[in-house]
Amino acid sequence: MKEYQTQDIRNISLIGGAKTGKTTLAECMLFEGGKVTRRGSIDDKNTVSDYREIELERQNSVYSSVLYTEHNSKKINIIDTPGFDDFVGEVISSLHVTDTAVMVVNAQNGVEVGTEIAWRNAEKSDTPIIFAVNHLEHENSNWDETVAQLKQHFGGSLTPVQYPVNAGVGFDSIIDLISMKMYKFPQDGGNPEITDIPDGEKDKAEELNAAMIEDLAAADEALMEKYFEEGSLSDEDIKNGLKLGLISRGFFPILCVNAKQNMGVGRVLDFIANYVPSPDEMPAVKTLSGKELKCDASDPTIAFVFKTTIESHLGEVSFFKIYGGEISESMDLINGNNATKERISQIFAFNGKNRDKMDKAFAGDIVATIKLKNTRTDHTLNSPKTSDEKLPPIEFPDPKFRTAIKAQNQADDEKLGTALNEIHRMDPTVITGYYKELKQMILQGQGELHLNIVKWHLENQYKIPVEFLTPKIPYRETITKSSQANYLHKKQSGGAGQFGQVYMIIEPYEEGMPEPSKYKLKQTMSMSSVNPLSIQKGDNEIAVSVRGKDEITLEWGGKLFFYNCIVGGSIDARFLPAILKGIMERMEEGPLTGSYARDIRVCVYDGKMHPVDSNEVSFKLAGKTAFSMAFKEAAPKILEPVYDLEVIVPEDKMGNVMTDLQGRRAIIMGMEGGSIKAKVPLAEMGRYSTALSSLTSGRATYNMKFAEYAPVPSDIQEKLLKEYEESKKEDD
Ligand SMILES: Nc1nc2c(ncn2[C@@H]2O[C@H](COP(=O)(O)OP(=O)(O)OP(=O)(O)O)[C@@H](O)[C@H]2O)c(=O)[nH]1
Ligand SMILES: [Mg+2]
Repeated sequence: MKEYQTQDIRNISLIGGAKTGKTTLAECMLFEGGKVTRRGSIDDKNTVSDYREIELERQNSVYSSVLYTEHNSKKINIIDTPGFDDFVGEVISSLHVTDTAVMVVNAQNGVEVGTEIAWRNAEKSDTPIIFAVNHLEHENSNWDETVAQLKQHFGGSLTPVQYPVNAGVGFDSIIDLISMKMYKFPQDGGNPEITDIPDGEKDKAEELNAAMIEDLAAADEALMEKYFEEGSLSDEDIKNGLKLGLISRGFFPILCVNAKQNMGVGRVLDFIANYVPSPDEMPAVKTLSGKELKCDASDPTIAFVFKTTIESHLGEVSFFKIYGGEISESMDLINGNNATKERISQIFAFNGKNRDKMDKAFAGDIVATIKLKNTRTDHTLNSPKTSDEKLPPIEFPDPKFRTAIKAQNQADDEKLGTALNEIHRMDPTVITGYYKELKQMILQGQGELHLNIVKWHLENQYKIPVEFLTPKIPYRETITKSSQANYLHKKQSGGAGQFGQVYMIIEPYEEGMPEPSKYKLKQTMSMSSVNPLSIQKGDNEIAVSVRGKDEITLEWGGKLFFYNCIVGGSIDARFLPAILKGIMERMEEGPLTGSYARDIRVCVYDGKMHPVDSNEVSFKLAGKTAFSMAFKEAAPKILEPVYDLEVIVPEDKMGNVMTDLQGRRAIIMGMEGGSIKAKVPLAEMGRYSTALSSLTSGRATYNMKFAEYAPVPSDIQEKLLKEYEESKKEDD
């Protein structure tokens, strides 16, 4: 295959709402560049980009596809991303490595929630955007309205650089405001006839051309000066201005297409080849150590893996962008993340299901290799000269949909774990973990559809039948006031005896609280394994002095402070670890519902030993039971995970979404510009993506992130306590 130098490379992502025509447009781009000889279509299930079994079955993109075409001697790398929000991870990883995005908009629908989400993602990665308004031949298409909506949503710096002459049925002509020519396409698309602008369109074209030039000038100070001085801009200035405007995100051009009939696509490719910045024209990227990379082919080699897939007959394929130097076959590189050596056996330019072998690739290019041993998505490969550089990782979104998952046959458990790990490697937004406290394997992702696709893969590719179950909520337990208890564990029948008595005070832990000194307790509790419960009522003041403390940061969040305040050696120091162990066992299986306990301060201040019978087991049991008793008297509370939720919703559906949220115990934190922010308990968020979708006909989206643990309302606490009692009875 031909070699392409950095200046001859363009990297674009196709992004936008679901079903706007990204894959169809990609197919046209490949056809125009001679990479396919026949244009496939979604309906005929024969596009190069949507080739995976699941994509053919569903007739939409599920994964991003790395493709390339050639136009005006430029290699245009295209990453066709899926539009459904469930697959947003693919969009984010693509935007991480491409220099420009082409946002496809369906002229029948104008700005959709998917358009807004894609805009936000491109904004986060600072990616320039070209808008391609598609479906222009459709009877319901509306160019003017679509442009108006685009400007209204994303600002005045969105400017048509073309317009359709006859949008709607029979659409076949566009006027290009850069070349100031008309392009008339044959019925089946392809090469247009280029003519002068007809008289009837001249005024409109001149007016829009002037508006375009004004917007271009506004995006760059030097151009603005020139524009004021000369009243216009030269062709060269326009060309430079377009590039500068794109890079600075000060100018967002709008173009016309009909991907179904391949009209306007050649002109989009012209635009990409002529005005889209090459990788070395984009701002430098910094490694984690602060080294700036300008995609310079004379630098030492450095490349970043942004995507990993498994392809039949090839095995694992790693897609990467070269940020410096060049890569050739048989090159040895060092993985900067784990210091292992990798040999580049082969280099490919992929085209979805097809691929071309390359001997060499230069800085800026996006290519793939196979059979890397220890390299995963997010890893950096370095020349041995700069072996430990790392590029910043991709910021994948937090999961927002969860389910419990189980293999239908227990014998598949191990296989399921391995398969889920592999799926996570291919799609980092699929996250799984076994939760010991819940006794469930929890599968998390971006939505119900996303997880159903994981299920499909497990069943169809890995041949592991699985079941989805309602996921349990990881509750926590804590206390809200201090209490005291003591427990005597004693066993003296035959053989070696057991004896240990522990007195403790427990209290809620809060950051910054003073060291324990004096406690005023209303009530003391005392119990032993031989005597029945005895409670002494009345005021009781206890002064303690601290001899030692353990601060334990709990694996499940929160803290446990364990203070040794024992006076006069009533318990040997050697038994304290056993007492702590007993307390930790209870913390791991909280006294209320068996959930993890957190944020507690324990002060062991007295006890009793037996010269012969005291041992670690006795003190562990005494500590554990005294802790349970004190816990139950300390106004214990069940805590639930609460999430920060942001719902992005069209104005007319706001009311529905708010009412629904109130029914989910949400606290509304704010509403602004089509977004609702709230705090919502996880327990109320089961299947939210599906509910939201039906409330808004799929026009809303949301994201959520764990915020804090908060006490559950008392009726829910009662319910949970009862459920736990019942489940314990069942276990007995
Ligand atoms: N009428 C018309 N239909 C189009 C046009 N472009 C694409 N389509 C149709 O729209 C549907 C969706 O097209 P895709 O190319 O799969 O859209 P996509 O944006 O890749 O979809 P996702 O990847 O699922 O988000 C298909 O049935 C296409 O044939 C167009 O210009 N006009
Ligand atoms: Mg697609």
